[in-house]
Amino acid sequence: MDTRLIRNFSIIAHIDHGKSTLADRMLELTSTVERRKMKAQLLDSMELERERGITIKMQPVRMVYRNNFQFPIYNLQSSPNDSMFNENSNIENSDSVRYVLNLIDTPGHIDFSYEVSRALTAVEGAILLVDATQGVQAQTLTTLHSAQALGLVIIPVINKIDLPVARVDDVRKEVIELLGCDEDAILTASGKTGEGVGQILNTVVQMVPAPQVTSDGSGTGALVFDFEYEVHRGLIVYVRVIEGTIYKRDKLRFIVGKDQFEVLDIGTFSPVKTSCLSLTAGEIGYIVTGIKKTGAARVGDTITSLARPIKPLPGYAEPKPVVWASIYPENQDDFTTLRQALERLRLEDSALSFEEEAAGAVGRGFRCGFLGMLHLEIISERLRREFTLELIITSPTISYEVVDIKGTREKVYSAIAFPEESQIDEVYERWVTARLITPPDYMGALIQLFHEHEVTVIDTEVFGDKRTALTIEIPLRELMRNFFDEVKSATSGYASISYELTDMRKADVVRIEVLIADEPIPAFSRIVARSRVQKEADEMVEKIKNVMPRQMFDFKIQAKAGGRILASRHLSGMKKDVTDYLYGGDITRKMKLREKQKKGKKKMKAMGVVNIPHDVFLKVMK
Ligand SMILES: Nc1nc2c(ncn2[C@@H]2O[C@H](COP(=O)(O)OP(=O)(O)O)[C@@H](O)[C@H]2O)c(=O)[nH]1
Ligand SMILES: [Mg+2]
Repeated sequence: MDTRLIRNFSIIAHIDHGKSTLADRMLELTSTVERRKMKAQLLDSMELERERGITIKMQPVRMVYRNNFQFPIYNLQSSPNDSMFNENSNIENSDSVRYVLNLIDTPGHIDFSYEVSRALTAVEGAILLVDATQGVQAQTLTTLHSAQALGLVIIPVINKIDLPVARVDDVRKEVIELLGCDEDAILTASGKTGEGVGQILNTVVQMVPAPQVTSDGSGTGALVFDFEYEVHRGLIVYVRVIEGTIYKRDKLRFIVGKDQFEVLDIGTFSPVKTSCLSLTAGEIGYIVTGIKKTGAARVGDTITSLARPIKPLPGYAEPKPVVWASIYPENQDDFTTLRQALERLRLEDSALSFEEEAAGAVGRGFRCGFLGMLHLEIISERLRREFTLELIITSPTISYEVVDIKGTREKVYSAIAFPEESQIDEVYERWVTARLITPPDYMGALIQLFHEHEVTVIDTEVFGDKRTALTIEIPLRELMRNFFDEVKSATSGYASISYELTDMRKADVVRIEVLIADEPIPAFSRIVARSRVQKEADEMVEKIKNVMPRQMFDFKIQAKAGGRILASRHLSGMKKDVTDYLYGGDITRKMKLREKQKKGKKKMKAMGVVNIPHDVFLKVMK
């Protein structure tokens, strides 16, 4: 494959701005997918992706595009590929050139920005897609910044111009403000009708640089940007070849992972895996390794040939989990299945982390780290569906750093492990810097919300003609307390948010512990702001009382924090007349029976055998 004819690019945008739909039109235009096999958002192949209409995993696809070199709009002057064509008259003079376009479709939701950042390291250019009805949104900025940091060529495209409510001119102004580009450099398109899509591909061919092959060609190696696992063929890595050519049967190894393997199969995505003879520097494809054990591959690792080694590539930063939750099987017999299921999912999702944990009444389970609430939701949904597991999931918490009175600093990931108040000297928590874009009319409602969530406004900018961009600081704890949803409803859905984790700061938080019949129930523990502790305690006790079935005896549901009971509700025992079956007769017999019943209840109460059905856990955790 002639490297000069390769273009690697990605589509980035805020969620729902039309990335996957635009990819569909590209697949059609390049005849990559037959018409009869075409369906909407074809690259979203996971069942959950299709059902929810969102992209969760990045998806590479290779397209062959015949370029006719007619650029009606574009200003040729600034094309980075000009010089290359001048050097080679063969390419320049042919009427129609076959280009290979490797596209990586990416997810738009903030929880999956790790997928996006990895996709971007495998390409030279990015189409920045902006919905003509929505304009630039918070996640547009975040993904743009990562693309710019990697030095990618950005091609701005205003999408959905078929819609009657499209505000193309306004949005064009926003994009110019954002990129400082010429008006002419902004393309317009509709992923629905296909208008402008050919122009986008022409521009990709012209503007996105062909992959640079920097070395002297003495080595062979590739960057692992993703991987998956097949039962029969084992580990399959998704690679961008950096140097040399990889052939079937080559002997390769992972530099960090250390494992060696022979290339069992090699190929490209069309978008289904299609074998080919080799992959050359600059190409994107897959390699079947045959490795069956787990943990051999990690994203960002370098694969290199044994005979012609290359130096390790820079790789990726480890993803940082944002929220933690414990997952327990409803039935303890499913514990092993749950472990296997999590291991299986981690093979496809390098951002998932988990560790075994035991929590009294609910038994053994796993404390899992997630990139956000949607990530948590997707993983638990996949566990339920793909492995038919019934689960109990504790309410998600962030991690804290606790310095105890002896001066030991420790990371605490679950409310269960949070030390007693008397043992704590200081607690630190993660803060985030968030960007929020909103029409200015909603500022009043937002300020109120900011107050409730401990938000500090750092910066306010007027954005485009009609909107305001705010930079705020907020504790991660407060962000996770439904902040997104509240912002959405306060602004009738018009505001968008993106965020990044920043520093650790001192926190004033306490643990609420729930006691049922004087017995602490660890799974109900939570860490909350001290200022909210009474409110949370009341709500928690009320909620449990409403779903808790009565027992044979009286007992209390209490919430305790800092050694004090803050809320308490009484649930009276069921009164069953044990003497019912006695017809008339001797009063002393009745009294004897009642006495016996009293003793039994006392004994049950003494043993603390309150039966907490699993659906109580489910309802309370929700
Ligand atoms: N009218 C119109 N709707 C579009 C267009 N592109 C995408 N959509 C719709 O917008 C929604 C989100 O599209 P999708 O491609 O999944 O967005 P993604 O999240 O960026 O991948 C879907 O309902 C699409 O049908 C377009 O150009 N015009
Ligand atoms: Mg998508």
